[in-house]
Amino acid sequence: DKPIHYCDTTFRDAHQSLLATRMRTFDLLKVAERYAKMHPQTFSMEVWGGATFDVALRFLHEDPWERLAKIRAAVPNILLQMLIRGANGVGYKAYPDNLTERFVQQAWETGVDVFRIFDSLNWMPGMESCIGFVRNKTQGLAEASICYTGDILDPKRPKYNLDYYLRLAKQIEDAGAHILCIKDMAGLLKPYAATELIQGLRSTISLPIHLHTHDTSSLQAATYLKAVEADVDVIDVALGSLSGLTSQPNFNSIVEMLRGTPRHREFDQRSLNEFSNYWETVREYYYPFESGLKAGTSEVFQHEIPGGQYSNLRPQAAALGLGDKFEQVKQTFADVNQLFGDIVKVTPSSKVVGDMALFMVTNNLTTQDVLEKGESLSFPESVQSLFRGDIGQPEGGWPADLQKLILKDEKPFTDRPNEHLAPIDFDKEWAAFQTKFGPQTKFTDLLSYLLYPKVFEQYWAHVQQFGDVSLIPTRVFFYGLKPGEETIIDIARGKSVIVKLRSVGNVNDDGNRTVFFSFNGQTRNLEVRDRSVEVKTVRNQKIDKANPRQVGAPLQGMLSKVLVKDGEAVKRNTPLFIIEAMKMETTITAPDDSTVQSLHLGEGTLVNADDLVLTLA
Ligand code: PYR
Repeated sequence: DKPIHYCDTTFRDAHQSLLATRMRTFDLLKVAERYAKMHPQTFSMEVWGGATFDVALRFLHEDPWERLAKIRAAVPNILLQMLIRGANGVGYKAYPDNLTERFVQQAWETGVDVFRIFDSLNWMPGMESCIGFVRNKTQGLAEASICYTGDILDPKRPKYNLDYYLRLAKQIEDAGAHILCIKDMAGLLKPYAATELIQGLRSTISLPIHLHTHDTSSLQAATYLKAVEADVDVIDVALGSLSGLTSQPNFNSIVEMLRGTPRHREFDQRSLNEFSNYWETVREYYYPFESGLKAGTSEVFQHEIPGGQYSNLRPQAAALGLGDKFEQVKQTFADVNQLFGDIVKVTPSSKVVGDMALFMVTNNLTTQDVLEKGESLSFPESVQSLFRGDIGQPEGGWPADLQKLILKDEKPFTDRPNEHLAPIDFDKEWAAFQTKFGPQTKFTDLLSYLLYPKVFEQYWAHVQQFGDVSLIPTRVFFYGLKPGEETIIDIARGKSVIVKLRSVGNVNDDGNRTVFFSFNGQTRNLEVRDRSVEVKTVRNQKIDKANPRQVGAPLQGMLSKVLVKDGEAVKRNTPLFIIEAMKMETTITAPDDSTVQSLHLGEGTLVNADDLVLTLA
């Protein structure tokens, strides 16, 4: 009957799941120190990892390492927690082991105390090495996860039954984890299943148990009640106004749920509500990233889309021109899961299921069509990679027939994908990196670059041009200033600048405008590219569907690579070109032995579905 512990996810999973991970360091730092002073009894704050690393660099042009260091400085007294995707680090693919090892070590040195480790297929070999890195290279805690899918109380889903989870938990304990996490990434763990699972775990392992869920169905407060009754140690919650729906259950309300019981832990409700009010105000700036979900939905028990993916999948579908087909995308997500043999779906495996669903909806394919026409389909790159074994092995293996259709003549592997990757030579990489990006770069920049080379390059170019934009207030960062408006930017402790927009000139031939502003009272001007005039409408020639010699783009995106030349002879399944859309690459292969007669579009062209890319002879 010990008081329950709380892990506050507001700084990571809450906004990853509600606002497409867009929360800026600026808004986190405004309250971090005060929260830590007011609520030191919080077990941990989840502040880093998962998608935040990629999104900080890619969309916010921020250094994720700086974010972590600043939060650490503001929060010296509460455990800081991160989410790491085992062998996939904070990325979507396997990385060399020594890169993940250095990453873990650096994360610890910069401020992480608790490493929540999971594998997206619940494959032990994907987690074991990472548990070892935390144990050997840090003095932090290795919290390893069983990712919960299906329903242990539903006899129609026997694959993921209680025995399955207990077996996995035992393996996690044996691998040396300090804490066990039940990672219910889609919010599928129902109240009575929580009782069974936690009681079962209590009699199987002796690790502390930390329960994570998402409130997509709106049932999860009941799950927490049952979990607390079954003696769970820690639960994940998010501050009121960033809780609920695809985020975690409401911190403020869960505290009240247990008040007056032996498991209550005291938190000042008035203070929690003040923090909730703060986040409610901040959330207004992020409305373009809201998922659109307005109420809890039991649909999640059918589609099983993780909370962290839900708010990303809608814009991803919209970007592919499927904005009005989101219902179909969700249904197809469930169909793809069955097609793939009922797998655990969490980043990156969930992204592959999402990619496949988007591919099928774009091309009007049912699972039956996939099985019948699979020979001639160009599956998305991520789907090929999954079936090749690049991110590990699912319980019970891959469906063999489908694997053959997807991989064609390629042989999959069944051992750790990391074994196939050469270790990083850090001395060599560091020297090359400094030559390329300059001596002012830090070792953490090299780690970012090794994890996300293209994203880092773009981030770095942005920093060279604009400096540290993480210091700009969020309203100004997203929406800019109106002429006559001014803003204060704190560039260092006790050092601020006042920027006032005076006027904006006309667009010149390069698509630039001259912007006149004052900087601490002094008039300045800058040439700035107006991205709104850059957008060109795409109108390429369409394929003639009756002519099998014409090869087109299977979906909307960018023609990122052309892999063949005019006149080149190709064999059946030779890769012809790659279409990149959002974070998904699709390789289009030759339908038969033939010759490239003409290329119609060049690399970098924006394409719509069925735009003619090349003709074969
Ligand atoms: C992530 O890997 O980002 C999750 O939230 C599961």
